[in-house]
Amino acid sequence: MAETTRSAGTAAPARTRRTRGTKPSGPETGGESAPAPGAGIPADAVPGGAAPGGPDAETLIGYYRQMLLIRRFEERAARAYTEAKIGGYCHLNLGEEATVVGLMSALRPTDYLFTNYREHGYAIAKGIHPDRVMAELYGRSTGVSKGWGGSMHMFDKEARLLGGYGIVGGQVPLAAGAALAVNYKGGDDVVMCQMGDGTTAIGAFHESLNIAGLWDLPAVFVVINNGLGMGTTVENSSAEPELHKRGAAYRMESARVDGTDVVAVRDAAVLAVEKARAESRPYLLETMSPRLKGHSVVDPARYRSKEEREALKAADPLARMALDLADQGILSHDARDALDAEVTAEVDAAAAFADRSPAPDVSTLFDYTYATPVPGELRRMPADPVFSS
Ligand SMILES: Cc1ncc(C[n+]2csc(CCOP(=O)(O)OP(=O)(O)O)c2C)c(N)n1
Ligand SMILES: [Mg+2]
Repeated sequence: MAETTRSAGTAAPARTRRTRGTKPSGPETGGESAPAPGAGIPADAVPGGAAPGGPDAETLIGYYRQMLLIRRFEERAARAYTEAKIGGYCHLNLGEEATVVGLMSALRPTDYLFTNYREHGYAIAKGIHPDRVMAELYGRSTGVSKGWGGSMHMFDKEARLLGGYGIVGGQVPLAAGAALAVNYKGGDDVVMCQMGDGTTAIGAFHESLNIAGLWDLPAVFVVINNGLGMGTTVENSSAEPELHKRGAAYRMESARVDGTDVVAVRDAAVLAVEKARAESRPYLLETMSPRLKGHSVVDPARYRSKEEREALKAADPLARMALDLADQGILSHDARDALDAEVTAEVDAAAAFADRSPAPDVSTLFDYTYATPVPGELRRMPADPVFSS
């Protein structure tokens, strides 16, 4: 189990919560009804709101199964891409599985999640059925975003996955806004915002963390440090490569954790989430999570040396957990193979579901752009002239 490292001197004084749990005094906000706990979450999803401490064997096997599902799903997505069943950009969570599952296990079903474009695994672990995630990759109407979002733009109100963003850093101010909305409406939900290491050099990252620190927002900002923004290393792009230390500038508690250890990630995330939930204080968590393959499915990652590629094999979180579980007598080789066959069948079923699902009707192209009608909205079909005379 990995140690978390607290950045020295970053602890903010505990503040009294101003708005949480109280009725807003402003105009009536309408209020989206919260899904029932567990709604939309498959029976085998990781449990939400787990407390720190040694998880039992069943919980560990549950985590492993989720990680394996994400691994097989992503491998299948890569294959489907080469078969031209998936178009556009496609970024995978290969190597990030322990991070994804550890983070999601710390959330309640009613907590909100924002991610960057590397989100398939998060969508699954947040409780969206793999069929719907695969169908979105295939651009089918049964997909998470009805086929209009694709790999980078999944959005599901029931699961409280508020995207899926292709613009680096685009999700960070929106997450701060969602956390402000949570406080304004009252309640104790938390907003988690996932992003990559490269995102911490974007202006919106700093603006959002500043506001979150200033206004006591219940947001957990999670930086997935995979060492690279496309092909550029953290050392070559960040004056302070220990990214969690950036929390100090905003009086925000922060920590770094081994992203290949699902339990360590879960424990670190539980602490961060509880800080946000109980005290309405934001938190910055950095996970050290390898990216096993290229930036996207079309990147052969030739900028990596042979030594680096060898070292990556040892960092594989799934292989590591399989060994640990075998050593502890929790999951035998045979049981692991059976689990693998089960999960592979689930992924095959997801691909078959996507394959037989229809493409969205072109007439629905503009239907999901805005939540409310926008006067003068330009509705132009591809190849239509921009201005009509
Ligand atoms: C504002 C903006 N600038 C540049 C890009 C092109 N781009 C796509 S991904 C990426 C790297 C981001 O790296 P990181 O935040 O570490 O995320 P990772 O891909 O490693 O998960 C860049 C520069 C973009 N999508 N948006
Ligand atoms: Mg990165």
